[in-house]
Amino acid sequence: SGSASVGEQVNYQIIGIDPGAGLMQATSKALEEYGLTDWKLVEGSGAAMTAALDKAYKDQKPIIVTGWTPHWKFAKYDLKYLEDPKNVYGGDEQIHTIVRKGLKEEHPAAYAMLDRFEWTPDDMAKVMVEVQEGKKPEEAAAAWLGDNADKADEWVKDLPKQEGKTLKLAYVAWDSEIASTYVVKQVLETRLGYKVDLLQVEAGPMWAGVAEGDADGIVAAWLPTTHKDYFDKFKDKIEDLGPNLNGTKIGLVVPKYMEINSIEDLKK
Ligand code: PBE
Repeated sequence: SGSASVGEQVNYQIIGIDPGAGLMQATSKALEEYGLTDWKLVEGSGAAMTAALDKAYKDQKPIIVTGWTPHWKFAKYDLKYLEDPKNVYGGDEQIHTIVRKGLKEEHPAAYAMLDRFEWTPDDMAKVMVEVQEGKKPEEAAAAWLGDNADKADEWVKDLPKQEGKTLKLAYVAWDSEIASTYVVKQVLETRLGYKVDLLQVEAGPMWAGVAEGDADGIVAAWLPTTHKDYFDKFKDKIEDLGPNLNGTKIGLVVPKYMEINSIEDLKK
């Protein structure tokens, strides 16, 4: 590297994720607002992004990825967010639970459980790390629920069993949402007797699915900023049950061994 600029070192590429993610829209906006006209945001997936990060990190090579918290990558690697002085990525936000209209009347027990569901970034991280280390999502969710029965007790307290009724939860294969969706599925199944089908889709179809009633609910709505466009588009056709997790962050993430600290340093 020596005298090469950061742009030259990483080939003017930012490693992105699935194009429907709010993080991708925010990153396109960041490239515009910071005047990074030579740069390219590479589309892919959450899994492709972490694979690229893993490879670069092992070789101690420079890399810039679109990143978010909670995420297991911060436990596995020494990483930092680039400062965002123009505040393109917004501040702290929450992950909300959203359900279709009519769920409350048709499945009051599921509605009540989804309304009560809330946990912490630490809880979510425990499930995520186990999945990353090779457990199946259902096994990681079961292990977490085994250790946190008191939390699940609160979510289902006094709710009647619903043998044989079927629900659909939609989600995107982001590591954070795999964790939350599998935990909620298991609580609805093992504690309340529902059969829960999961629909793994892209972000746009996830929001459209719950708005159109094809899915009963999602626990993957990042608000008020990351999914603002989706929320604004569908807000009259859904019911927002409020936050299930507090304390998230999105932005550009690099290994700590890189000498840059701010998105503005990409211009140099
Ligand atoms: N994420 C994870 C999603 C929400 C959850 C930050 C990658 C997004 O950008 O839409």
